[in-house]
Amino acid sequence: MAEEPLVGILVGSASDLPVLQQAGAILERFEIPHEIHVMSTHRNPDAVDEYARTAEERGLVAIICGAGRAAHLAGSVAARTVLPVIGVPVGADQLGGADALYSTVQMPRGVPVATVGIDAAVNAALLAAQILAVREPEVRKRLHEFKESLAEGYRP
Ligand code: RP5
Repeated sequence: MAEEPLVGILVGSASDLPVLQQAGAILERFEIPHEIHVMSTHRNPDAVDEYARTAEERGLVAIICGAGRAAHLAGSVAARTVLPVIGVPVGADQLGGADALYSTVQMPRGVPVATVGIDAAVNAALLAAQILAVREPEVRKRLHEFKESLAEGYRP
């Protein structure tokens, strides 16, 4: 598999890192090259725009975006790329993450974001692995082994 990142993880704030690092850990486990950047669509809109517009030419296959509160990061990225974008609503101290969930999942027609549950960074990474597995037999094999292991319960 390529050594260049195949999955990008964008995080809306350093305060969201503990949640999104769980996605990084899963990608490590599946030996999928990835990168993680803290980038707010509200505070760093130009950087987010540049990242999304160039992601495809840099060889990324999927982008995971995690943000809380008025969580527009995944939607902003999805607006600028045809790569699959997976949104992780991060549960903040207020409203229990329902605000981020609605902001991430309620995209307009034409601009989908594959949204996982609140703080469900593990599932976001697994979904990214499953997308990659379409073209990477090694990743598919590891996913099969992982699925079989789930019968004994989820082990981080
Ligand atoms: C969102 O606002 C971030 O994703 C974060 O979840 C929340 C609070 O960010 P900070 O003010 O803690 O940086 O944009």
